[in-house]
Amino acid sequence: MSNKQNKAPLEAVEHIKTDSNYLRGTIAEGLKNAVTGALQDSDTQLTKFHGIYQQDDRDIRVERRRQKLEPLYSFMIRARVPAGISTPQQWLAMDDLAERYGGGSIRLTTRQAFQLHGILKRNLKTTIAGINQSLLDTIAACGDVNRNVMCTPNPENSSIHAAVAKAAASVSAHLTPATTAYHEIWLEGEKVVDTQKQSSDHEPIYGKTYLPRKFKTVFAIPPHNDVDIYAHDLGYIAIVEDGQLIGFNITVGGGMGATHGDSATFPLLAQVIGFCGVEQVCEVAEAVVTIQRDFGERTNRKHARFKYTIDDRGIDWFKQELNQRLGWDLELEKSFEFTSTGDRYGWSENDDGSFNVTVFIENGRIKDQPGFMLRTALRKVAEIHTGDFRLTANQNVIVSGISPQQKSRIEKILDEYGLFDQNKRSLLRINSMACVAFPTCTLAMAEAERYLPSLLDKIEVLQHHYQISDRAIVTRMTGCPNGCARPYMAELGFVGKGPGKYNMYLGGDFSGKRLNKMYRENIDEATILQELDVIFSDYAQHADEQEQFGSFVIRAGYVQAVTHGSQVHLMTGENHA
Ligand code: SRM
Ligand code: SF4
Repeated sequence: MSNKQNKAPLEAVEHIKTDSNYLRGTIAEGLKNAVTGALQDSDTQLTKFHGIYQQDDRDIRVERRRQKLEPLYSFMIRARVPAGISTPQQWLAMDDLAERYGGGSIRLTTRQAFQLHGILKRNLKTTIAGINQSLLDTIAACGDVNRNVMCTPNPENSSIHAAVAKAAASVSAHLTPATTAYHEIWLEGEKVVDTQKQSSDHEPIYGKTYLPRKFKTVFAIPPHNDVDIYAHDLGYIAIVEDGQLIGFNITVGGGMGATHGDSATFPLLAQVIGFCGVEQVCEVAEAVVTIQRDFGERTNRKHARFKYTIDDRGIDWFKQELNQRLGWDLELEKSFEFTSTGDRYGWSENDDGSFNVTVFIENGRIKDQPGFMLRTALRKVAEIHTGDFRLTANQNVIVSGISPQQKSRIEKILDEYGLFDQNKRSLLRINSMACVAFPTCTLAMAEAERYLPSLLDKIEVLQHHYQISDRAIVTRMTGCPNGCARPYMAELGFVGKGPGKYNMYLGGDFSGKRLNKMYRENIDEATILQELDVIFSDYAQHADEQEQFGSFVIRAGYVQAVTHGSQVHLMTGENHA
């Protein structure tokens, strides 16, 4: 329902945005307050737009309370990396900041960005300045705006990839908030706004209230759906004819987030609505975003994502509104095919003669541990590399554009530090990912990143027992139903319900075209393994040779294929009326 017709009160965040003077609030003042490690509540909503989340260490929350101490507050900083492309200098800058302020750890995210955790308030400005000095930034990495724009990372077809990444970067720049608050607060920029008059800043696309909710944009290059295009608000599918990029099919209305027990919330797949030329990508993005700005729900954040705007009003309404705003009609969609969602590990050669190597990073966590000095290894590569790093949407990294002269040097480092051994881990594991969850995520209900590796150890044993270790199964785990590792697209998904308890989902598609469905609710590890024992036994005996796990569980009747996201959280038998 449009906000003009909806008489319900606006969400509190809407007032915070309106009154914030284009995202300033009292952040600058709060940073100076040394009495607490936290910021004011309203400012913590605004810092998200600057790429900063206030968190506390949940492992010691109870103990701190017992000691009558405030929670151990710190901040997560997310740096945008458009199209996931980082220079070696930017890599080194993140490495250095992680070492100095972020507990020695870098997190590669499911949206091709960098995250640092555990930054104390007093170190926030220095860290943000360091990120900006490396020519990355954090504005709009979070908040009710367009986030980091993703793009298929593998540059095998270099010229096409470069053209698509350029389009992604242009949309990213076009949709970046215009407020000068970011420079003013974090980079000691010139104070261009009179805070009393709240007048001279501007936001030509978003306006004072920004979007009703976060907004996510992605570019994919078929046949690789390694960015999970159908899980995003706005997508561009590259169409190549005669070796030339001729334009993009547009997708709209995807999203993952849901709330346990609230049937009005569910994941939805994006739909393809037409085709536009390469030069039209920004115009389309702006028109789509302004439709969500004007029609998205602002009285209920749980219903505020773009996916609901489209689901409520229908795709035909949306197409008409879009064409009207554009002043021209999208062309009919062109044909394309996706075949996989995963990354292609190991070496590949580009059409310009340079090389790439993709390395599996378990759950995107880069840190040094005894016996596995992963952060050091990648730093050593960055110190000599003359190409790029590409962060993948599966939380892995591609060292790309390696010159033939450098290949053996980089190979030697990766080999010496055991990074190639990571790629030799089970097919199950290298097709898995987990969100951050505990101890930093304020919304986590169960472990994810810290637990999935040990669960996979046990599932690997089962796979081995049934001799199906050669079958890749896309497996994803999140610590709550928000879906940060896109678990509803997985062939085998686990979503945290409470400590040690997960809902188990089956039936996603290997190429990311189908949502999965809840198979068991609130189960512990022993039950997960019992359930998988039965299903793996059946799969081993009855699956066709090429049949993917996600397709088999539907054919064998473990779950029904869902036709609309509202069915995902219903148990088998409860839906499809
Ligand atoms: Fe996410 C919130 C981490 C990708 C859906 N997500 C959060 C927060 C910020 C928790 C919070 O609001 O306090 C998490 C911070 C944890 C931490 O300590 O780092 C968090 N999300 C992540 C990351 C780091 C997961 C990861 O392991 O990589 C990913 C960062 C991506 C980035 O670089 O921008 C991340 N989040 C996603 C994705 C996947 C995607 O976009 O492809 C989704 C599902 C797609 C979608 O948006 O529909 C996702 N995150 C959410 C939601 C649910 C939104 C909704 O529609 O309901 C929340 C909660 C919210 O917004 O209220 C959330
Ligand atoms: Fe946190 Fe939930 Fe996202 Fe995991 S899925 S990072 S637990 S919000």
